[in-house]
Amino acid sequence: MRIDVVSIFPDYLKVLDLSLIGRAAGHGTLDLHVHDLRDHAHDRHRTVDDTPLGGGAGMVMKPDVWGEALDDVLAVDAPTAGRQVLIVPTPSGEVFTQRTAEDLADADALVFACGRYEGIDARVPEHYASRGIEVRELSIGDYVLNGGEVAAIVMIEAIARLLPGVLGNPESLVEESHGAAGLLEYPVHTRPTRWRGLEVDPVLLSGDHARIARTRRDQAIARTVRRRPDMAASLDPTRLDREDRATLASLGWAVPTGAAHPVPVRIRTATTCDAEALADLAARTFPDACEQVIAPESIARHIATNLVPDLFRAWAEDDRVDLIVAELLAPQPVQEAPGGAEPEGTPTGPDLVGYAAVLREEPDAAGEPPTGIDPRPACVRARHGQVVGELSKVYVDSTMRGSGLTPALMSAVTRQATDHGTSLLWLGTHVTNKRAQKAYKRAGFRQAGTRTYNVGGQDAHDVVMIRRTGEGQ
Ligand code: 6GU
Repeated sequence: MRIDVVSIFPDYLKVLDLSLIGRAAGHGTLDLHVHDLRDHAHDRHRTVDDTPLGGGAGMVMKPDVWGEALDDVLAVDAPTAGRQVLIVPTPSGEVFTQRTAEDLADADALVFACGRYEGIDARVPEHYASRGIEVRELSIGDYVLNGGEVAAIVMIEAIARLLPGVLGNPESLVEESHGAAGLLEYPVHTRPTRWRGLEVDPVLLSGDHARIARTRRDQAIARTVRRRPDMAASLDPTRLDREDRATLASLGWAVPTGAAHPVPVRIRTATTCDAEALADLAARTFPDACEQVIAPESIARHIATNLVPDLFRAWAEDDRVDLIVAELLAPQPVQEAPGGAEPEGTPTGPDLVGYAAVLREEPDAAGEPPTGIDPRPACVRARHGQVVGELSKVYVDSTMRGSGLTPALMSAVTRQATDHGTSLLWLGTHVTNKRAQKAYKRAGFRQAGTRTYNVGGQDAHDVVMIRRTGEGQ
């Protein structure tokens, strides 16, 4: 690649000779030429600037001087040179990104026109564009430098390292920040494994490449979410696997079914203010769990009598209940009513898309389960001495299937239940609901027995699954 730089400070560009870019120039991968703009200023003072027409602060670089300089290096009317791009570094340009670098690395020749002062007369880029030259006015970020030289050096380094043969190890390009994954790079470590009291994650020393890759990917996701929420918001869901989604959801970004990008969610402990929204959500999600086998009337009766705001209000107030909700923070805008009026009956309050609850029961002094109405199936009741919690259970709105919210809610509620002393979790889920059983298995549950459960007057057959806390994830 040939690179020409025109500047009133050609010495500025000497730093390029020091770096790997200089070595590339040595091999002939890069053919770098720096030109002094003043060679094209012909008055006694070699003047390159003048006051702005229309008034204003500062000075503007003269188009005649620039025209003569650029005519010398640009292949105007000579389309034989391959792809040549005229780059004008300016804080008012389009932002130069890794994508821009990748695009420009593809060119055969780049010409950088480095302006100083208030910039170059705007007719200069306009003129060359009208003569068929590809012109890019580019900024390296949202701040102002005194001239385009440093920006040109930045762009040249970013472009040149993408050229074949410039980097010693082309593997370095695969996983770096701003790569195709849309994630920042994970934190890196080297020996010593313990330094000033700081240990590296033992996974890195395990030799288990799949686990290392998973840990690094989770760290890349976590870093991106914390440092660059703008990048998290524009992640491409087609590049996110199940575990990526679970990690993202636990960090506050869920991918709704079919959505183009993740949306912000908050996973938090429920309060009594969530009761109405929780009852709505429960009514929406409960039928998914058993609609193939239970009569719709029974389901409706169960919802109307059990899954009511009062239940969730009682749960939110009961310290034996760990109740976690997932709240959508950027609700889709409600379809505006005709005439621009506020649509009537719009539900206010939190936009809940998932919940999980653990109902904890303490054993009595003898380690026996509490007496009275004991809803626990026999296979669970037999486990003496455990603080048993019923996971009752993880429900996610159908628009959030595969969003990562289910595992995120599961780990949030499990963590809280464990903190509150629960040592054994159990749940019942309908025998036909294989999707749920698979999800619970992934979360470390295994089948322990069956039970019969009454749904609105009709018997339902459930699989009972258990998991000791502190196991698995
Ligand atoms: Cl390309 N030039 C100048 N002068 N300032 C900048 C810039 C360029 N990019 C960000 N700030």
